[in-house]
Amino acid sequence: MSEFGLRSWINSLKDKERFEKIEKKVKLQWEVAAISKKFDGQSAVFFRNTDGPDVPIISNILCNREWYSEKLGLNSRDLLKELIEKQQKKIEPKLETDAKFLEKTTEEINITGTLPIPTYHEYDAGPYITAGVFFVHDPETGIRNVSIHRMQVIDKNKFGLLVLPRHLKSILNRNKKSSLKVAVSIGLDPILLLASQLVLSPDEDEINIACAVRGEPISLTPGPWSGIAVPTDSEIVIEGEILPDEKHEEGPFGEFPKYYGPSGKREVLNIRSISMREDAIYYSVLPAGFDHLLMGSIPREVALLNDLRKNNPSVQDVSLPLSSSGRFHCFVQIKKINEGEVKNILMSALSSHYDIKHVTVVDHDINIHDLKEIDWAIATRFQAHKDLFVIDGVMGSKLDPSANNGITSKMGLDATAPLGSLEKEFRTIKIPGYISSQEEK
Ligand SMILES: Cc1cc2nc3c(=O)[nH]c(=O)nc-3n(C[C@H](O)[C@H](O)[C@H](O)COP(=O)(O)O)c2cc1C
Ligand SMILES: [Mn+2]
Repeated sequence: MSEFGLRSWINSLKDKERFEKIEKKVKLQWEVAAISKKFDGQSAVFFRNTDGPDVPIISNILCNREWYSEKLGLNSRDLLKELIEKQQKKIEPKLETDAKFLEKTTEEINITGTLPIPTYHEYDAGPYITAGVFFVHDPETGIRNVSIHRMQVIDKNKFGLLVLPRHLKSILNRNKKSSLKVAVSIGLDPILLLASQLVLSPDEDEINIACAVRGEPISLTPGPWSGIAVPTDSEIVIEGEILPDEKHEEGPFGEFPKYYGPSGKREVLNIRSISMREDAIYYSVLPAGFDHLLMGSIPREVALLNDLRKNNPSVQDVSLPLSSSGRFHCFVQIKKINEGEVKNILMSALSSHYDIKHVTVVDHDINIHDLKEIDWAIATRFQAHKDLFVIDGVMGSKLDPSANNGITSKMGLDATAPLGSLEKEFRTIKIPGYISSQEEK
């Protein structure tokens, strides 16, 4: 496992020549996004010089699936299973009073004068922080929560937020009488970014799981204004509060499905303090880029595989392919034990996360990471009159433009052969002695 923190991760990307340094002055409006997109999937991009405040930007630090298994010291084929095992043993973080992000703190807030915040897509409402990791404490239970929310600059000391219906939303809904303090950290180790995306129950703490995945405690340091402990190695920490009755127009914003999410009256974060390292690096996530898609899809796959295997021993593997934004389509591979179990699996997978919209179950001889093989299974093992069901009026993603403000239809497809038939009517053709070039490698 590599050393901890954004900087050591950047160093390992440099060592492996996955690091592009841009020396020329680039514009925060669109140019940072355009250059990031050009290198997406291949290398991180470091922008030394922008037309904003003198803070360099890094993007594309997690834009390739292989890099995640390398970071975690895990085998890429067994990434999900090994991650499920690693996260079993919850470990407490440790507290440190000193942190580099405390080097520079200001309470005279002028967001765009302090941080280089890019504008990404043509019709975005303005500059957005896309990699802000929110650390909050549930005032009722004291339990910590960690999640990422897009942050639109709406004033020199205010951000408009999108808070979709998960844990932070539930905390806000249960605390309508008082303001909620938050600490937003930018520039974190990949393990913490992944942990922020785990699909946990509200009483589970993302930080404990991040420590478990790392195999040792992560250091946290209280933010100077809120007292909320954030990772000691944070590059930048923004603290403030969400007031119960304050709402502001937020959006539109180009989102992970590659469409603009519509504007609406949304939560506002009032900034009280910004702390940062003297030499802080600002992490930018390109919306709908591979950092965004993979950072969400891998932890969701982990949760999905873990949940499905509890009740369905036939489940072998799951995939949320990037071609459907890593959220909407889901493939499940099984080694069928009982007839009928495919429908149970389909129902579980469809309800495991509101984003999952179409689930296809295939047999163990199909590689779920190869869309061509999925297509072949649907073409040859699927009969629409009996192997398909649709459930209407379900809560789905508010960012899917074909849904009605998040109310969607979900579909399950059984593309498996009948039990025991893979050696009979569904025996696939094979040439004795043939070795594919893939196997030869
Ligand atoms: C780059 C990125 C941006 C995200 N933006 C938002 C957002 O604007 N609003 C939101 O509710 N979720 C957003 N998410 C998803 C949440 O962070 C994610 O669902 C998280 O696991 C929710 O945490 P929770 O289960 O503790 O509520 C984003 C995820 C990523 C990776
Ligand atoms: Mn949570």
